[in-house]
Amino acid sequence: MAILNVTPDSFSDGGHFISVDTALKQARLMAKEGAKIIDIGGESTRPGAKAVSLQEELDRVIPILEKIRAELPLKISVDTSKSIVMREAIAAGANMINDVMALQGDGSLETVAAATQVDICLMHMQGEPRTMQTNPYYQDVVNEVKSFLLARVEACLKAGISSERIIIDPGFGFGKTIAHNLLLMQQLQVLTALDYPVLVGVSRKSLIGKVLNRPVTQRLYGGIALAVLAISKGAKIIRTHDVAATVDALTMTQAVLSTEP
Ligand code: PT1
Repeated sequence: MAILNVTPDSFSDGGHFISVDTALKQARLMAKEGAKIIDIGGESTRPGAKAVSLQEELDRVIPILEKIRAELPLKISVDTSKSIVMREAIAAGANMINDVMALQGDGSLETVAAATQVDICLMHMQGEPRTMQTNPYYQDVVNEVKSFLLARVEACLKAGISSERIIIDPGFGFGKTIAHNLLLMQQLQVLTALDYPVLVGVSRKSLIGKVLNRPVTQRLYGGIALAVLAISKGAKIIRTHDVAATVDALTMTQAVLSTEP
């Protein structure tokens, strides 16, 4: 899953992909590099990010979605927590909704339930983006994340969303210390053992920066290590800025994992 940020304050690419033209060029490149899904995000959810207005998010996301839909053979995911953005995105041909609030926002559960062909990624977050890194606390991070995700899965099933549409995500960096993030990766099999595909997003995150003492521009090797670990522990989707490198690393990993003895 390739990340296409259409925000001016994106944490790692400085809001480069703001014009439809530039975003489309980036999407073409990511498709050529082997991405299968493109995740379009119009509101940054990194730690400390400010909220954007509904109209602004719609104006950023929908025109780019339409262009990509018309031109590229990619699955399109939209990273949003707003039910109106979800509805417009689905109407414009999105295949997946990626919600860091796990459909807890007003109207989102109903919106996704009504769109029977669209997948949904449910992510765990403690707190909200503006303040989530202030004092993350868990007694047992792995089991608390697992319980939260299973509760959100239950809410989806109850709302009529079929189980084949559901993807789960531990939410690396969302209200978690370095130790919490490392434990979640170390024990990722606890989540991949559940009946739902697991999505992992660690690309360029401060977790890598802190362990390796690297600025955001030098986190690729650390991110590749985490992507390979995640896949070998059973994750199915890796969300990344660095498509070419990640595709090679994961193709190699899969070749080893799928070879018959
Ligand atoms: C993610 C994710 C996401 N991450 C899903 N969607 C972001 N499903 C946006 C840092 O610590 O992991 N899964 N959408 C980006 N969020 C962050 C969080 C970016 C933390 C940076 C950090 O640097």
